[in-house]
Amino acid sequence: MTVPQVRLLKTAIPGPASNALHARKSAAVAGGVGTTLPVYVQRAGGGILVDVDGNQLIDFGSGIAVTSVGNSAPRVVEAVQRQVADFTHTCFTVTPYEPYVAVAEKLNALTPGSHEKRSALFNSGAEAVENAVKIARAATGRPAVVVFDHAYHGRTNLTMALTAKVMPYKQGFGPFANEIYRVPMAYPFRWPTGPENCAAEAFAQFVEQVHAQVGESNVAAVIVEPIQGEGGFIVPAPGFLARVAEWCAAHGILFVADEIQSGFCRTGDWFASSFEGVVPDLVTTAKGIAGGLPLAAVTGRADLMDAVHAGGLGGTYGGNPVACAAALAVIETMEAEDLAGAARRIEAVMKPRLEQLAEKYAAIGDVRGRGAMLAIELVEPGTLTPDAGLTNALTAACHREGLVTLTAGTYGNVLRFLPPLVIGEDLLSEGLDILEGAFTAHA
Ligand code: PLZ
Repeated sequence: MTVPQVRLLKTAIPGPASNALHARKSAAVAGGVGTTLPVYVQRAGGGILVDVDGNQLIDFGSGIAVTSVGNSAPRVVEAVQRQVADFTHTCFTVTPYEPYVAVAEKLNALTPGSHEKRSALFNSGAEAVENAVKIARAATGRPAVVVFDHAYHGRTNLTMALTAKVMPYKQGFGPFANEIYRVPMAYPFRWPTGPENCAAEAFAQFVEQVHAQVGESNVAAVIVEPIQGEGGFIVPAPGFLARVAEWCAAHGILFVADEIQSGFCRTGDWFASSFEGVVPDLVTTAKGIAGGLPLAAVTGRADLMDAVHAGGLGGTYGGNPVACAAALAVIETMEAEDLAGAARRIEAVMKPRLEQLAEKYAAIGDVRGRGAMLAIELVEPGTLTPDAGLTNALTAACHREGLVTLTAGTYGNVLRFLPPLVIGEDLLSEGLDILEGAFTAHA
């Protein structure tokens, strides 16, 4: 990789060139398009982002779990350059091409379960989730969709309805799509009777609410993130997902795993569902699938996927050849470099450090996550009261020191860490040192 793997601060963060660009942004770009950290990137590779002032920042965000293979990963660059010179577009539903088929074959092989599968490709995560709902409704002939508290599934009209959090995602954007029903998530840290009761009680509530308020025979699908992403890296209590999946199967309801954030080696296996022994009927993927090129997919049981009439699924750009070439290079990289193993190694380095911090700072109520999808939840010491103020102060302190971190959570009180899976151990440790320094200064 051509970007030196060292942190380097030449100016304040953000520096003058970033500030000048940000003024242009504010004058030209719609205000609704927010900015987490107004540092304008010029180059990136491995675990480093280089900004327009020449600063080199450590990347603990991966563009929200996208550049798992690293930014401009060598195989991706080569594959994209080759494809872009051959042809850029035909529209797969007009005159098809091999890379789309090859991505579908790979997805069918890599997603959980050895049953016969089919895939359909799209542009964004939200579009994949929308299409999973279309497929589930067409295959079951049922209207209702069940989702969970803290869920995030996208920003389109249907996926806003599936998403739980009102601000900023839904405020002012209704009316929303109907036939969406929300049930409690098995959230161990916040479960009223304690984490040990969480799986069983949350499952009982799920069954009761779906039965009483929706009716099993009306439900096409239950959609769940195996580890919730924007909602705060909530790992459902062990056993909960398997019970839900089993119950769905018994009632002809499709279990849809939204692996858009948790998938593609992020959690230490190809898909997070595997840790719970769950084989979903449909899986949605995006983000890490193509190293930053826009690509998403629905993969699932052949009988369900083929239930939709020809022409019922598609789009001008879905499965664009350049994005498909990138995805094939990503998958090759993940296999060749064992990036699932890399995610497990990141967990082995980061989690003990975060746990040590939690021993020292009572504001850390919970340390959780899997692989390179880790988070800490910040509360007022000894309570469950969310501390979004501290979360923002810590984030700002990390940003000033050249560490890109992200927040999450329904209450805005979760610091989440999503380093590229190829990040070096020295950068990982340095990032954790910066986080620790932020705690020393602010907690
Ligand atoms: N499902 C589980 O995490 C995207 C959203 C960032 P798109 N998460 C990042 C933002 O503020 O918009 C996501 C996800 C899960 C679906 C999506 C939607 O994926 O590619 O952003 O549409």
